[in-house]
Amino acid sequence: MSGPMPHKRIVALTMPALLAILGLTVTLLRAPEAPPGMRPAAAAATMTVAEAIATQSGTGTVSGYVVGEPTATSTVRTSSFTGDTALALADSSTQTSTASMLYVQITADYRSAFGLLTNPTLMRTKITVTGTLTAYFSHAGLKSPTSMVKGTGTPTTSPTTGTPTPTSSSSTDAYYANALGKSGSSLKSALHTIISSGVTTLSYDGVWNALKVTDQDPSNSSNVILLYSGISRSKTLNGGDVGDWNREHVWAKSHGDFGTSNGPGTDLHHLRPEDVTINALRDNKDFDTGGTAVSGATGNYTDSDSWEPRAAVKGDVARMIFYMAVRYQGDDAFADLEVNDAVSNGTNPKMGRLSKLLTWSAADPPDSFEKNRNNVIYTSYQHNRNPFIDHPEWVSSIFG
Ligand SMILES: [Ca+2]
Ligand SMILES: [Ca+2]
Repeated sequence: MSGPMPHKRIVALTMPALLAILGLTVTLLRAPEAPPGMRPAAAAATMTVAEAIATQSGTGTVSGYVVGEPTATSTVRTSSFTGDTALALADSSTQTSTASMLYVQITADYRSAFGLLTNPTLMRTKITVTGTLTAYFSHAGLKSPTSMVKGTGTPTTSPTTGTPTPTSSSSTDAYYANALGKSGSSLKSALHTIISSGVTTLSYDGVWNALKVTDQDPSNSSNVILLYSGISRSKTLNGGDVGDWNREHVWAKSHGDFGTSNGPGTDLHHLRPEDVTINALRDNKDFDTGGTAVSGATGNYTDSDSWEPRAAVKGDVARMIFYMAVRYQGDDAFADLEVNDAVSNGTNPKMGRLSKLLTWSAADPPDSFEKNRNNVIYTSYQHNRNPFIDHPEWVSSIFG
């Protein structure tokens, strides 16, 4: 192995150097395109809000979701708008941190179409704005717009950035049209009507096959994920024996005594696969923190009157309970289900503990699994949605 060593060493030293020179050449060739202000207008690439916040010089075209009306450096109103002269954009339609927002000045020409006082339904929709990237309200901003359009705007941008995301809130704006901009009890009332309209109810037997789809393990299509334990288990092990999974009513069906006839007892939005033994341990307990660790379901705790789910599904559980309270209002064959701050609710149509559910909902925001099952239930089964997965901010508006 010592014969051609000198020659090999030369090659070994030269290749990285050559690659470095090539890399530098590519960088130099690309550099003139980088500053957004120097791009020809027709070919301008659309920036994200995060990119616009990081740039703050020259002109730029930015696409983002309308998330409110800035009225001061750290204040963005999300309802009860005061004017048409400013809006806040974010990369997420549910963004609440002003640090992740771009404040956009709305000059006279655009106020009738983009001012939030006049157009509150613009909230959480996507718009595309071109203007000067500079501070506004002493905050990252865009001023003196030369173009404001609804949607992603430039069809010449890369098609990958225009792919519709079925879980984004903007795609559900039509569904929630009568609720957008409302708060408190009027929001709850509007949502009740929306999520109770055009609903297909399942039979309790039909729930088995539905759960095999809604709760399918993303990594193994033969399995479902069990809610509390997080275990991935074969879809075929549905049943009532030890080692099987069965249909857990997250809103315990004795709380309101709704049984398993078509209705709350078969509503997929709060039914989840769970291990038979764990399901029996949870029983009809309210939700609260504390107790002893549950064997076979890591991260869960229980005592005589409550159940604490693992951290990864705390928010899921809370949003299921909040859905049930809004969906069932006593105007059908079933009880008016409501959330309270108690445990040991027994057969009353109540579920607690509200203060913990609020904390859990905030600490564990909707993830892709939860959003996907909401979409599947809407598209393939019940044709209604859980509003608190699409709009987590509505939790505090109604229950906070
Ligand atoms: Ca979660
Ligand atoms: Ca209710």
